[in-house]
Amino acid sequence: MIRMKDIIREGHPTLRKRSEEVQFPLSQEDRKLGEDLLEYVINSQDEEMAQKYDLRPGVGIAAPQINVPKRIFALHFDESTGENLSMIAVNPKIVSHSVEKAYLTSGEGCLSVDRSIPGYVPRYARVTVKAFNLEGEEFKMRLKGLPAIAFQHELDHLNGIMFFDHINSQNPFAEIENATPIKQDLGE
Ligand code: SB7
Ligand code: NI
Repeated sequence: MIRMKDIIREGHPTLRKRSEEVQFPLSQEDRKLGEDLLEYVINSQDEEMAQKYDLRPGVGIAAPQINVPKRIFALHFDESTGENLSMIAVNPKIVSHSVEKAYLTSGEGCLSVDRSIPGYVPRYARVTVKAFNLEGEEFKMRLKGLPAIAFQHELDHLNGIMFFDHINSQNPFAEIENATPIKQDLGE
């Protein structure tokens, strides 16, 4: 089970590396990795489990955040976010995206960042994504709103990019052209 002590923080070089493509069929180890990542996000959003194991809530987590530089992440949204989506994404990619941007008005946070960094993080409002599941089957989906934003946050981790890299350093709350503000606090 993944705990906070397993999550590497800002300054660790793995967070700045491009993670490696995963080979199919998945090894037992890689399969376990995917399952552990999904288990973390599910548990972290369960108040009792989060308290018991001292887990910081998150809608997503990427393998490099536990110092495994492989292209795998998990996302989980339950009814509390108004979404219902759970996935383990292996070798994920964005195949197309909207011109329109979106950003969370409360900004973003990260399990690997122990401070709050204010500012708008511009993301694509809508993305069409492809990834493989643990069985090695490719899937394709269209995402918007929070899931679209979270997918981009996790994909960035696989490319060594942190959310604050996208914040306008001159003016963190500068208006973002052609963007929809999303008023939802992911608590992270
Ligand atoms: C705000 C938070 C997240 C995604 C998008 C907006 C996820 C936070 C947890 N993670 O650090 C996952 O990498
Ligand atoms: Ni993160």
